[in-house]
Amino acid sequence: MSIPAQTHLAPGERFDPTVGGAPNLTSAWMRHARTGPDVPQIHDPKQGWLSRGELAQRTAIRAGRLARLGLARGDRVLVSAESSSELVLAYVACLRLGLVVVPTNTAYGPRELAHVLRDAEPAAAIVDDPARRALVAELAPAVYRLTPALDLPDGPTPALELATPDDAALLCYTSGTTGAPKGAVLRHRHALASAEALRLAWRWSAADRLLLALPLFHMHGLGVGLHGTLHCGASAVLFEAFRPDAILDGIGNHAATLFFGVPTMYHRLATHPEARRLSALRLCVSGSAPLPASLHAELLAASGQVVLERYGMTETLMLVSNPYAGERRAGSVGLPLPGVEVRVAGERREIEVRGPNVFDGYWRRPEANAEAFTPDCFFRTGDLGRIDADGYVTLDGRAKELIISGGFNVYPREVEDVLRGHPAIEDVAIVGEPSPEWGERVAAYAVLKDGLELAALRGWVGDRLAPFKHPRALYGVEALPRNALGKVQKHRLAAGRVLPEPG
Ligand code: MCA
Ligand code: AMP
Repeated sequence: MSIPAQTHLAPGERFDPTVGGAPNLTSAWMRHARTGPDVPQIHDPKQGWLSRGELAQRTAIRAGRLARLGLARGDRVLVSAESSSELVLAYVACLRLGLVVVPTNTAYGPRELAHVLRDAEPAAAIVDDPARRALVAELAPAVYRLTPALDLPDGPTPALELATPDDAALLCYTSGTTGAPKGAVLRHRHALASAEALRLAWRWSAADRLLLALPLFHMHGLGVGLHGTLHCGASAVLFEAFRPDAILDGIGNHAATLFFGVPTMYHRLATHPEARRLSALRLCVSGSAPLPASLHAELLAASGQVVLERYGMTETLMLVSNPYAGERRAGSVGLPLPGVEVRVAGERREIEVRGPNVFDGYWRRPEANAEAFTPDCFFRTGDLGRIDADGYVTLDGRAKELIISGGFNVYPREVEDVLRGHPAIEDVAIVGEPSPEWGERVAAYAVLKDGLELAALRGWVGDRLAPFKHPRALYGVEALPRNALGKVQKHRLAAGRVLPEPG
């Protein structure tokens, strides 16, 4: 079944995925600098406000510096840094020059970083932490290493807004079931279509001001929060980390209207004694992981906010959202966004999607692409769900082996591969277990040769895995339950023990 998309549009509005034929993201964003150059656009605690005009000017200068280095349209640039205005300037400068940005989690250790460097083959890396820049030098000596300030000699201003709609804007690494992350290629036209759909659906306007505490190396913070802000000519206040006090203070201090977060952030806000201050916001949006209906109700009771939940993926940007003007149904992710077709397929009831925002393949992975799409070009999300008679989509689980902890993805296979190298571990299976704070947390069920404590295991894992992938629980078991084919029956691993076979 596929659902018509009109439901999100205000009367008289029409969805144009090409945004009036804009060739690329930055040409759409720069329109606002011409119409109101003095309007504040991006704030960070160090630099204060940057206006639209300053953003346009400084990104042109920075694009000149990158061009002077010899970087040219289509070159990849790895970007890994905490949120700051400098990071935004560097990012926009890259896109203006037609470079392809590879956003990379700042928590990645040497193994994870080496994979991205090897696979994406970037020409340059913009990294804030000196130790991580040294690591890039060690892993990929030929790659130019830059700080987010792009502290280089200026060059002549190059031709800007170079990308075509079909050019890649982003190469975003996201793990497949094999545990080796694949680069999802997002073209300018995908990101433009998604930003335009959100502008219409969430009534996002130049008058809006977003409190943006999500990292800018994942699509929630970058492709939704930052792109939406620049697309609408709106403004955003950046936070390097999420602290509930800073968000609640930011509402009044900055006359903010929007907050976007993952459920873990809402869990912390809901229990804050000053949670009622959220009521001053026009809209609070939750995504990246399921928002429990109980938390939805707690937030309503504590703040009067009816949080709007939406659903998306790195590969597709935003797909489904509760309506701004209609019923925001707790436990449901809402209605397909403008232009997006959603259907439920097969016995497993997998969600499949198609639309102008949906990517068309992974970087250099023909086999993965053959599996990822149906013959009629719907993308198989790996999420399981249903569509109610009135069009609301509910997610019931996942076909893919994925744990989502605090909005970060953890692939069990990757953690298992690392833990098998521990001398005390004979066999191990990783599962997600329910956690009120993180949604799910990483739990290891291990057959041990010797005694092993969780703290010692985490110490040993060290930087072999980013800290959010570390096991948060370790259970010793005599043997892992396996089926006749030898596959571990993970559904029987729960509450710290091996459950008997059902039936
Ligand atoms: C931090 N820690 C975590 C996580 N984050 N552990 C498990 N899961 C996590 N997500 C651990 C650290 O390793 C450390 O543990 C301890 O918590 C404190 O670290 P700190 O940095 O202070 O944590 P925090 O600042 O409180 O971080 C919580 C957070 C963060 C703000 C919720 O996880 C976060 O920003 N999550 C958002 C991720 C996101 O943007 N996802 C979007 C993906 P220890 O001391 O023991 O080492 S894009 C996506 O999913 C699609 C497109 C979509 O639909 O949006
Ligand atoms: P990522 O690979 O980081 O883009 O994460 C995408 C995955 O996050 C989706 O396939 C879903 O499993 C999950 N996700 C995103 N938004 C929601 C939501 N509102 N409810 C449940 N799961 C979600």
